Amino acid sequence: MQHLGTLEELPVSYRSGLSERSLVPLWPLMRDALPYDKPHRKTTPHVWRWSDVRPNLLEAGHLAPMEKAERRVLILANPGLGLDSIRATPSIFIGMQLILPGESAPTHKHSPSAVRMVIEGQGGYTIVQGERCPMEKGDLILTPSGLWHEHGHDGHEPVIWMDALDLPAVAGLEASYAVEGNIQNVREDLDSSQTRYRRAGLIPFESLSRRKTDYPLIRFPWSEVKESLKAYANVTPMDSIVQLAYVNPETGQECMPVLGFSAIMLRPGETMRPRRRSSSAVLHCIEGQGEAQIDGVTLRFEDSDTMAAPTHADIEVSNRSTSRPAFLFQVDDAPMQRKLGFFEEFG
Ligand code: GTQ
Repeated sequence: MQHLGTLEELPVSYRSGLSERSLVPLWPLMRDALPYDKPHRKTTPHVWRWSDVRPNLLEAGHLAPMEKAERRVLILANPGLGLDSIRATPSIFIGMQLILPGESAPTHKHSPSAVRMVIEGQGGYTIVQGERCPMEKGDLILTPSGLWHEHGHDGHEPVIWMDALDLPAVAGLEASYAVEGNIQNVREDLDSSQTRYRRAGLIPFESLSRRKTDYPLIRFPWSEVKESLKAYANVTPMDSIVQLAYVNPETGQECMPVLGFSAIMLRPGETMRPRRRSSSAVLHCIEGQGEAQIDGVTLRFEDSDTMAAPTHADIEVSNRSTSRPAFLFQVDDAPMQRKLGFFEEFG
């Protein structure tokens, strides 16, 4: 391995002359910028337990009225990246959002894209560009970049969901901003998962001859995803991973541009060993319990716990129950890495 010169080897006067002109020599920084074989990763394998998150979020319900919060969210901040950096992984923002009966979160749109994964409570809804999406546990609802969205609650108990945003990626490009909007006119129709895109493999005929819409399907009901996972599990050998990707039904491609979303079923006693990937990921347990090994760190998880995995991590996840399946929701930044041309799978 080549031995590179250090900053200290350079004359002080030369260094200060460079600094004054906003110039920096690369060679002392070369290995930091381009480490050999694997990137330097500050992100640590981590689990946020629902038993810690939930009471603190409910307390925020008392401490932060909606008028003062706009969005009542506790952010899952990866300790390796630092609490100030408000990132679960380098590209993924995760927030846990609480809305109480009768409350609403005002209309806005922003350059980052968001999704919601519903954790608990009945009666919540999100309106996306006039489309009213009911929120049932496990439902995935997209609020892509630039689309108006607001949240509301017609039920009787607290409603909590997980937000996943590509905010760190967009903010890293100094391109993150929001616009306030008015209350939306809501269309009477049911959301598209119950009408135009009711079943995988069937799309409105006329969509074959028009330009593909970016976001034809906004809501993916958990009842359908869970049934699909179980049916897929019936024909999948025990050593293969039962994993379904959430895609755009018109293009078959990932449903959002930066972050990718998928659902995993681990059968009782099953262990999954995905190939090592260049992408980072967040794994949220929709239901079940188990143990993950992420870069050698053991993380136990149960219902509604959420884990972070760094880029290039070795990952193993086991369902420790002998009777109950475990269902995981995965967020990763593979779509962005693919578009940027450096996504890799190893081994
Ligand atoms: O619900 O629109 O967790 O704008 C962070 C920013 C949620 C939202 C977050 C947001 C939202």
